[in-house]
Amino acid sequence: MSQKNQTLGEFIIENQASFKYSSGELSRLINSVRLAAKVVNHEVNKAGLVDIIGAAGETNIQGEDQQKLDVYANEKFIQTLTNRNIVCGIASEEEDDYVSINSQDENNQNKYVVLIDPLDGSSNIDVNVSVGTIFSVYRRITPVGTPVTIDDFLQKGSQQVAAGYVVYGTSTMLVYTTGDGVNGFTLNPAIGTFYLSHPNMQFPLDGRIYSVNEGNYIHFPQGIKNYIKYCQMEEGDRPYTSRYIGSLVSDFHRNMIKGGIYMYPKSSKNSNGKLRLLYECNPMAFLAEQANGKASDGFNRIMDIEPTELHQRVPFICGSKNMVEKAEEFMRNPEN
Ligand code: AHM
Ligand code: MG
Repeated sequence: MSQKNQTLGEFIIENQASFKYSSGELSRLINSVRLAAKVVNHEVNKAGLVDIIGAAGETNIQGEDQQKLDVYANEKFIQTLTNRNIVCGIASEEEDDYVSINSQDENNQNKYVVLIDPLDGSSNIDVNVSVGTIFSVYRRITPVGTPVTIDDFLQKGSQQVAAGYVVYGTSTMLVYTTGDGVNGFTLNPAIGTFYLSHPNMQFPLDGRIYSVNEGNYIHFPQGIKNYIKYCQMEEGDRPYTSRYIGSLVSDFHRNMIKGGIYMYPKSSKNSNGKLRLLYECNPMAFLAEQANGKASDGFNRIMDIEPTELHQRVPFICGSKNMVEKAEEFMRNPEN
C-alpha cells in the first residue's frame, strides 16, 4: 500500500518482497539507475550553460553523430552499474558490443544483464526539448559465475524482469515496472529525492493523439497511410490531434497519461523503421503492456520477436490498446 509522500527508496524496499525472484539484487539495480539518473539529470539541466552540447566528434555503430551528453550519459550509467558490482553484463545503444563485468571473478554471482539507451532523442538537447534514458533488465540464461555471452542479451522482450525510463522534462521523472504495474516518481531537485507521484499508471483504452513523423509519409506502407487518414477524418471522436516531439520517451509518456498512439513504421527508406528492438522497443512495450496498453510491429507483439542482433531495428506501434489494434487492422488490410 503506497503512502503519501513515499520516496522511491521507500517504495523499492516496501515492494522488494513482492518480486518473485526477490533477493535484493534487483532493488539494488533500480537504486543504481536512480543514482545515475540524478547525475545525468544534473548534467542535462546544464546543457545551455556550459560547453557540453554539440557533437562529440564521434559516430556510434549506427553511423549517427554522438552528442557529448550521449557519451556522458553512457559513461555514467555503465560506471554506476559496474562500480556497484550489481550486474554481470551491460549492452548500450552507444556501444558496438556488450560489456561483460567481472568475467574473471568466479565469485561474481550477479544474475542480471541490463540493456540501455543512455540518452534517447539527444538531437533535441541543443534546442531545450525533453530527452530520456531507457533501460531493460533480464536474468542471464548462461550459468552464474561465468562470463556473459550474446545469448544473455538476445532474449525476447517477454523475458524482461524490469524496464523503465527517465524523462528529463519540465520535471524529471523515473517510470518503471518490475512486472507488477507501472509507477512514476518525480524528482524534487532541491533535495535530490524521487517521490511517488504517479502510482499505477494506465494507458486510457482509447485516445485522441497520434504521434508519427509525417515528413516520412510518402515512404510509409499503405496501411499506415490509410490509418493516418483515418485519424484525420471528421467522424465520431475524430479528427485526432497530432503531437510529435521526436523524443520517444516524451511522446510515450504523454500518450500514456492522455491516451494516444506512437508510430515509427518501416518506410521505403528504412525497411525496419528506425527504433532498436532491444534498447527502445522492448522496454517501452513492457511498460505499455503493464499499463494496459499495447505494442506491435504492425502484425506481431513486439515482446514475442526473437532478437537476432544487438542493434536490430523494428517497426514500432505503441500506445492505447484500441488505437494500436485499429492501426494493426489497417496494416492487415492495406487495400481497404
Ligand atoms: P536516437 O536513439 O538516435 O535518439 O533516435 C531515437 C529517436 C526517438 O526518440 C524518436 O522518437 C525518433 O528517434 C525520432 O526520429 P525522427 O527524427 O526520424 O522522427
Ligand atoms: Mg535511442
